[in-house]
Amino acid sequence: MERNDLPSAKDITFYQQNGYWLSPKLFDDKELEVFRNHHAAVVAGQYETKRPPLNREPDAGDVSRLVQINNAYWTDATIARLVLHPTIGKIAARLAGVKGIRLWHDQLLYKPPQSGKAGNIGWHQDRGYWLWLDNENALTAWVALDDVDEENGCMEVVPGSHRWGLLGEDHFYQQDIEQQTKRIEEKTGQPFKTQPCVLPAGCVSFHHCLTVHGSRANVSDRPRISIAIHLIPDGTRYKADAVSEDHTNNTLRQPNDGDTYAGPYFPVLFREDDPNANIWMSVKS
Ligand SMILES: O=C(O)CCC(=O)C(=O)O
Repeated sequence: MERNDLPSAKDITFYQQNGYWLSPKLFDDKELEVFRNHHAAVVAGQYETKRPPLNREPDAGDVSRLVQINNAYWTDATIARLVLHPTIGKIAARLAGVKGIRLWHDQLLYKPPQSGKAGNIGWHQDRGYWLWLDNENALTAWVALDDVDEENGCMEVVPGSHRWGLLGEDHFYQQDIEQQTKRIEEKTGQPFKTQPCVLPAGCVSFHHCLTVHGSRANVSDRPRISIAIHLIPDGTRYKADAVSEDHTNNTLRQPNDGDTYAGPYFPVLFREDDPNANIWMSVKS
């Protein structure tokens, strides 16, 4: 379904200055319930397509700590409809100031209730993992499938940190985020002030690939249910000489320096000059 909740010129300026933007509600409660049911099935290891994800941690069914499943959209047609949604692509294109958007990979996330430190996601910049991309315009759409707030460990961003350059602090699984905070303050000489991305269900936060972000424990009795959709501008190329942190994206390199990221691993969400470029919306759940 096409929607008109696109960022205004003011919203785009906000994204350019702060490195993030929070959308209005893009998905209604009925759709969200369907998405949550499919999210739960994937977490439980029930893959309706019979195709496993790119990787996952921990094993299927273990929800005792943060669950992270990469390319969950391979496993489930409904999750694919969400991940490849053209409205998300269109918003991302507007914010990034590009004409087309492709999927880099998705990351389905489940943070258990009362997670303790095991629910922390260390401060990091996505770009640190993605140095093979030949531009710094990649961004992430983070979809709240249920209400997300400080109690259940919402994502926090550091406004303006996309202008700090690469910090070399890429520790998704770092649980001691207080220690990290001190280190980053020393490195940047600036106070480390985060903005919690409090999102009602169905809203989406977008962040630039250099924006520092992470999240704290879930201290509530509700799980935090979401999916992060990592996106690249159409036409992004592979830079072979880059050395990135070890990450799932290591497996998504291209064979030769200068190759464009394209083809079925990097499907189009939106292309300004070709409304039919997104073939995934025909996928039925
Ligand atoms: O879910 C979080 O708290 C952080 C997610 C994240 O690192 C991302 O979407 O890039």
